[in-house]
This record gives sequence, structure tokens and C-alpha cells, in this order.
Amino acid sequence: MRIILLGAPGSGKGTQAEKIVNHYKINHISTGDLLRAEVAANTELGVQAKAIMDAGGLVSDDIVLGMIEKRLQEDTAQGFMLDGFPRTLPQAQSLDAMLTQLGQPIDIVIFFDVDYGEIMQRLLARKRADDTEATIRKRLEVYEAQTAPLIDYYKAKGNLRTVQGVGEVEAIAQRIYQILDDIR
Ligand code: B4P
Repeated sequence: MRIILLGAPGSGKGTQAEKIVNHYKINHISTGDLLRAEVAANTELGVQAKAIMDAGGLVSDDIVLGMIEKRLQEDTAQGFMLDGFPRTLPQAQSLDAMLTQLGQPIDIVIFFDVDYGEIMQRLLARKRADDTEATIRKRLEVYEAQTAPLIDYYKAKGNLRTVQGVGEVEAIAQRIYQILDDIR
């Protein structure tokens, strides 16, 4: 099973990804987690990424694609879930090319539908370094401009499914399992 989780920052991708990968025993690939690990280890890449993440921007496609390519070649035979990637059209196009080469196309893209008022409340409550009000606003602007066009990109390919991302975490997980059980 090969899945993408698509949605605005704070729409619950990371929260649901943990449940889904435990339920289906597939690999979890989160570009946010990979970048935060680089920041924590204080690598050169991490130092560059931290400034961008704290300002609410997107880390460059080259850096993110390099990290993803490495992970996809490592341990993806039993399936994977991409969480927070792709976030731009060039990332989506490069991913398609990589997966075609590996013979492992995406089965389904789950889009989390959550309004921005709810997102602002959730992220302000979380208090991560990049969760200040100004940074969240910037992240939502970047999302609108660069990531939201992926909804139409995957709709056109015919594999986008929308999930209402508001409500109890467990109820949202059940909605997702219903969709994924159908493609298993
Ligand atoms: P990410 O780590 O991807 O983080 P996110 O978008 O903020 O969070 P997510 O949607 O996973 O929400 P979560 O479940 O945590 O990105 C961080 C930064 O890394 C980006 O801004 C960017 O700079 C960089 N980056 C990452 N990937 C990149 C890429 N591909 N290209 C370029 N740059 C990249 O949930 C948020 C909160 O809501 C939590 O506190 C959670 O407890 C709560 N919550 C979840 N579900 C809920 C529910 N149903 N009800 C109430 N609260 C809920």
C-alpha cells in the first residue's frame, strides 16, 4: 500500500500517520520529521532548514527530494505512507518519476479537509518553535500558493480521496481505514 497524506499545516497528517502506519504495518516517511532530526543533530542541512522552518517557508525542493530519494530506496518494499510530502508541484512531479522508476506508483492520496480557523487554534495550542501566530499565517499562505494546487493535480490523476479532518482523532482514523481497506 502506497499512500500520500495531503493537507494544510496542522490538518492532522502527522497525528493520523502514526495510527495508519501502526494499523497497516507500512513505513512512515515524514519530511517534517526528517528535517527536525537534521535540526536536532545540528547538521549543515539542519542549520539551513531551521531558519526556513521558523519563518514558515518551505525548505528547497532539492534538499527535500534528496532526503526522500534516499528513504524510498531504503525500505519501501512493504509499502509506505508519505506525510507532508510532496508540498510543491515540482516535488510531486519528481516523486512520480522516482516511483515510476521503482515500479511502485501511489495507490491513493488522502486530502484532509480542515478550515483555517480550526488550524490556527490547534497550532497555537501545540507551541512548537514554528507555531507562533505570524509563522502559522505565513505557513498557510505558502500552503495556499504552493501546496493546494496538488489537490487538482491528484484529482486529475483520479486517486484523490477527501476526508473531513475535524472531530475526534479516532473517528477520523476510522474514516481513513474505510477508504484504505478498499484498496488493500
Ligand atoms: P510538518 O512536520 O509536515 O508539520 P505540519 O504541517 O505542521 O503538521 P501536520 O499536518 O502533520 O499536523 P499534526 O498532525 O502535527 O512541517 C513542518 C515544516 O517543515 C514546514 O512548515 C516546512 O518548513 C518543512 N517541510 C516539511 N515537509 C516539507 C516539504 N515536503 N517541502 C518543503 N518543506 C517541508 O497536528 C497539528 C496539531 O493538531 C497537533 O497538536 C495535534 O495534536 C492536533 N490535532 C491533530 N488532529 C486533531 C483533531 N482531530 N482535533 C484536534 N486537534 C488535532
